[in-house]
Amino acid sequence: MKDYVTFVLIVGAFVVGGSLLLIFELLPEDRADEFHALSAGNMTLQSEIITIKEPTAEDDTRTYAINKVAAEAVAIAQNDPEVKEILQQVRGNSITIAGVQPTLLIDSSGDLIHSSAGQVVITANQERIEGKLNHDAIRFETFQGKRAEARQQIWTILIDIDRKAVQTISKEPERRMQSDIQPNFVHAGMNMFMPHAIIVEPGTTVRWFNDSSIPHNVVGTYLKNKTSDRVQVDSGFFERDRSFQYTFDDAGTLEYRCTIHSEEGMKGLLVIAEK
Ligand SMILES: [Cu+2]
Repeated sequence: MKDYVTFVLIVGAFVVGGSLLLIFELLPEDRADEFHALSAGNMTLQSEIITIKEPTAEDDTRTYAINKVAAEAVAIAQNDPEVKEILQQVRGNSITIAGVQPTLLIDSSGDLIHSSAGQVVITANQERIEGKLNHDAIRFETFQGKRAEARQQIWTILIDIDRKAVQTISKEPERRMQSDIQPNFVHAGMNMFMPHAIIVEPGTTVRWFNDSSIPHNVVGTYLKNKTSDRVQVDSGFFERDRSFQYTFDDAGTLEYRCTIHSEEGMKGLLVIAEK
């Protein structure tokens, strides 16, 4: 029975994926010029994103969904006692709750079993410096050489929207990254930036280094304080052992993320300020 459900879910995902490509005219033949295997689907989904909750100082939780059906799945998940317990457990972490992929349940003859199912991914990220939980933006002068660690826990929740119930909850093995803090250097690991928030002086070149086996990118808007200029920063994808660097001449901020790992809260903050 389990295998069968997995099978129909996979088939369903293809059906939805294929329909999305058709609806948004993103089929490779339509978009041959600009088609990019890693980003085309991603860009489509982002255009519809519904933000349910933005992080605050008291509760660093970002909740979003890729469409209305996914938003309903998120609401159902948040009402589930087991999900509530998970959220309780990871309180104080940087949490991302993402309604990512509505799927259809169909049987082998193509008949619909359920018209709507949803998938919600909960990711809890935490950063520790010398063993202590860190939420703040750090200056490299103060923290150079100190031991940083990032941890990531991920739960995937499947939801039956018709029955308004959670079907399964599965947890991935915890991910950990460890490294000594080096000046103006950010690790892009799987799937986190570490240190996640930094402060540098104007004129600093910051380097993001990919030390994981999958590609990442750095995408965000560099907002300059004085001129209110908004400069788009987009590294493109960089592979393992590659890096991206950028020089920040003016005081301001850059809030950025990795676009293919947004649902796992792969994001960072850079503040450019005089001492
Ligand atoms: Cu990434």
